[in-house]
Amino acid sequence: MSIKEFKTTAFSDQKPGTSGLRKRVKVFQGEHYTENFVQAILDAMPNGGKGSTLVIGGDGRYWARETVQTIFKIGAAVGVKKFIVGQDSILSTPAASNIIRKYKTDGGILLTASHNPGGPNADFGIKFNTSNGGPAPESVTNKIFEITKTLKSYKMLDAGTLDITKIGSFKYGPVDVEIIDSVKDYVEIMETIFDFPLISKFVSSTPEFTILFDGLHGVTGPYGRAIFVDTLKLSEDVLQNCIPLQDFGGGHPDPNLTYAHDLVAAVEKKQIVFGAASDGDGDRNMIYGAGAFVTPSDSVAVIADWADSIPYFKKGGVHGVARSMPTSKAIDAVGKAHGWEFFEVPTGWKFFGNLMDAGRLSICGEESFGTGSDHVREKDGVWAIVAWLNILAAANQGKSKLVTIKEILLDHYKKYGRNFFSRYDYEEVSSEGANALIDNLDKLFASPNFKGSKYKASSSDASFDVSDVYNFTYTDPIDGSVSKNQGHVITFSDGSRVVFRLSGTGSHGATVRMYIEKYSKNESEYGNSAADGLKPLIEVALEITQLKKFLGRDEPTVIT
Ligand code: VG1
Ligand code: CO
Repeated sequence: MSIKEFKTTAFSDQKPGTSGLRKRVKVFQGEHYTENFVQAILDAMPNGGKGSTLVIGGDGRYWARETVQTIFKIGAAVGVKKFIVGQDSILSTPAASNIIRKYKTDGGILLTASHNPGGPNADFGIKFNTSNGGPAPESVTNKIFEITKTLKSYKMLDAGTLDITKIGSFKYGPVDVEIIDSVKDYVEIMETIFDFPLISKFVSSTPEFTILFDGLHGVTGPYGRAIFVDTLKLSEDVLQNCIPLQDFGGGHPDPNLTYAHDLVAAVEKKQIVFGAASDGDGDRNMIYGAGAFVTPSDSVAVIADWADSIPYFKKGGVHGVARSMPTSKAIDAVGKAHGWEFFEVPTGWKFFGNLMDAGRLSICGEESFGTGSDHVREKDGVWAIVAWLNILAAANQGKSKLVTIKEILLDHYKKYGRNFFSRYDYEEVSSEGANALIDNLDKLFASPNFKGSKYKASSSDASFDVSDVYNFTYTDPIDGSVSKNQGHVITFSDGSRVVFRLSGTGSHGATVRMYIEKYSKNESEYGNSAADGLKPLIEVALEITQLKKFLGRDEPTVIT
């Protein structure tokens, strides 16, 4: 067994996005493409790859198993001491974060493109997480990118192919390899966080509280089974699409009302009281019961407000709450009422990590179906789903009539007001069009007359006065690092807000996201749909930006 050096050509397009490098599988299969990126990660690791212990996991999508072998070969050549690998390459993103932390490793390589479709003709992705269990900060991802632009060669030890389907301790050349159960450690940490005896008592004594969990054929199937069937002793019927498939059954494993249509259909047809889904790699969640869809921005606010019912927070307290910038301000109000420190960070989970490590952040979320806490350093779909079960179990204690998701939401709105929120995605538009839209926003923002101008909705009398405009910049309060250009924000005098940003997770073309938020304290509006509540504001936003003209699209691809 000898280490061989391979000459390579550098690539110019291996810049990690919002959450790792995501490209078409065909691109990763190109000569040297996967190898170069893996070599760059190992070279960019804060303390170097030599002598390190690394976790390898992912959502089990197509090209993951081949990539695990590539990591073994390059890692062995670099001098990695030990790999801890999820069986058959499977570890949900939050489960991998937990393993990195629990076994005090130097980081992990996650093989996932999250909610992007998988399979030979779809997407693959590679993401590096540091020793705190969180996505690498920009200082590290920038270093990875710099290395990929100039890499001249990579080294490999060819010790053949190691079977990763069997749990146990093995050797890859001189490197220790431990193949672990993908689910066990994760269930253990969940049991330390939630009140499982309470949840169990509630679900077993309340047959009218029907449950359906949809894994969208992503990684969470086995996790859902371990929690709902093995721990809570519910019947198999509560699981749907829970066998992980390398191409997610051809679906788009994103838990929203559009892509989780199987769940939506089943919930409506059977009037399921508690429906939930998670994405390809298990970090997103959707909570959807009959007649009640929980907007992710509301979800994190409700979880924070009910934190006391969750043993982890009851014992340890809540040390700060946060949201990503485009996420609705529902959680701001909860933080204020409880006297918690509050943070607004750019889109992407990596920005929460420093705050959590400093003990200043306990609960946070993103509008993109991401919710989580400082139990790990990734958003956590199954955690959010069990958090809602815990809250519902607590809310139903001593009640003779079933308290549903809808009632919890309405109570929340009565207490705090309602932040109507929606996101319009214009996927795979031309990069020229997207850039022209942003350039035009820059021009508008710079023009002296824009602030203070008034816009009227086309379908009603509603009008909006522009009160402020800015391109969001974030300064990390812990390490002082500055992230510029994080989204164009237009605020209006009634507190409404529209945000525009370009997606950093697409695998090709550009995706423009428009986020719309309107606050209401009018109780008669609380039952309205977000679409109705936001209609006038959306009309104004489209008019101001001339979005349809720039993007050549009349309608968004997805509305969430
Ligand atoms: C999107 C979401 C963002 C999320 C990111 C990763 O990023 O908007 O909130 O953190 O995906 O989620 P972007 O740059 O495309 O808007 V996941 O589940 O794909 O890891
Ligand atoms: Co994900």
